[in-house]
Amino acid sequence: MAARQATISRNTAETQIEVSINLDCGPGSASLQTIDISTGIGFLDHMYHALAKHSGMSLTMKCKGDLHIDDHHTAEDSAIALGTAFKQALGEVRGIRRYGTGFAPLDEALSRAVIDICSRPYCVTELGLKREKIGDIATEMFPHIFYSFSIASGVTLHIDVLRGQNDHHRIESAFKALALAIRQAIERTGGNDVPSTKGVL
Ligand SMILES: [Mn+2]
Repeated sequence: MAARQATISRNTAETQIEVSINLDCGPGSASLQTIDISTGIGFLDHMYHALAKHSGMSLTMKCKGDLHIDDHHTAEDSAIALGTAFKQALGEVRGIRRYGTGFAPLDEALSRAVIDICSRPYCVTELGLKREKIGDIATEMFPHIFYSFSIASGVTLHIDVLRGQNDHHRIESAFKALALAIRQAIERTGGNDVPSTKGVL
């Protein structure tokens, strides 16, 4: 089995990002899972770390962004870079389950994520966040992060926070639900078929 991994650089006047990803580092795999994330936004690091951990990926992300302006470019561009690396690591969509669903609780919060790895980017989120910010990131960035990831990776994504009082818990459960959905969708079937009636994705 070829390793599903990628390393990419994405450099603009606003952000300089390097991402390395290996999709096959879950429990029981031959590769040790390593996660090292530094975006300059602590809570965002925490979320990407949870995403990588529970999806069974190794993920290294270094982002130097224009945080003297605000959190926007760093949040958006890191999600684009992650989506680009994910798509590249996955390669042609064949021999995987394609669809994935994840439910993740975090104390009182519960989220559901559904993914279709289909080369038809679309993103719908209902996160219901009330706070203006969590740490150094505006909560309005989270729908944008999921949108940016879906566009860059070419996946359809539906993420709903079903309940929860604490916004830290709500958003963290959303990332964990996405991780579980990704893990299921990228699971190898053992075959080599394209999982589509169209014969191509
Ligand atoms: Mn937390």
